[in-house]
Amino acid sequence: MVQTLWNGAWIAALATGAVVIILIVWASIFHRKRRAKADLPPQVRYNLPIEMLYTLIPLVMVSVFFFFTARDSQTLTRVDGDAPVQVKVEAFQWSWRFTTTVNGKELQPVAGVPVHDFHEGPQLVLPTNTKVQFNLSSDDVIHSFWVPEFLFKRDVIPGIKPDDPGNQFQITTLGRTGVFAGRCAELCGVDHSRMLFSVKLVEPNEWNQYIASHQAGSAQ
Ligand SMILES: [Cu+2]
Repeated sequence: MVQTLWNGAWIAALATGAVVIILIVWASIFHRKRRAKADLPPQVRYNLPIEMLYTLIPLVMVSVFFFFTARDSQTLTRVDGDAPVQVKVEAFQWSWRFTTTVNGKELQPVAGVPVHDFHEGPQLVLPTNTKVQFNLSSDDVIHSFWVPEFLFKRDVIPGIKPDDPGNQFQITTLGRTGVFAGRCAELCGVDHSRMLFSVKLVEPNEWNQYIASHQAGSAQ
């Protein structure tokens, strides 16, 4: 859906750009100053139809963009109670702590260390093609939770509780397995650029094994 919105916006922008360039080229070719006529061309002012046209067209364009953006963001940011997997995301300077809850059972948290060298950071394991709810919270400053491949990003604002609707979002994970890079997308201090993490998407079998071996309280 994000991809469709993005592509649609690009097509509309390219079409607008093409019309503008054609009009510029047309005007500069057909309205060049001709050698034979040295006088000023007729000076037209207050042409009401033209003024209405170039007021209305941008209004229509902005309204169309607004309509599709508002409609899609309604759907994309909707949080309903039926996500089987919940992840509590705690952001701090400068790493992440992920606590996954599956069917009401909490798994052992996965956390990075506050000050670290350039390594990949903590890895969150999730099943493929599953609705996952993320509940974000920050221990200190504003961070931003971003997995570029998921086409979704949400700021992590301190002072907002993880169960606040403003700090929650749901996505359906991708249908393919793999390890996807994640990062903090809000400049949050000196080690912001090292605030990396990854999300590993696994098949149902591997996911069940993961759940079994990472129950909170079980020996590792
Ligand atoms: Cu950060």
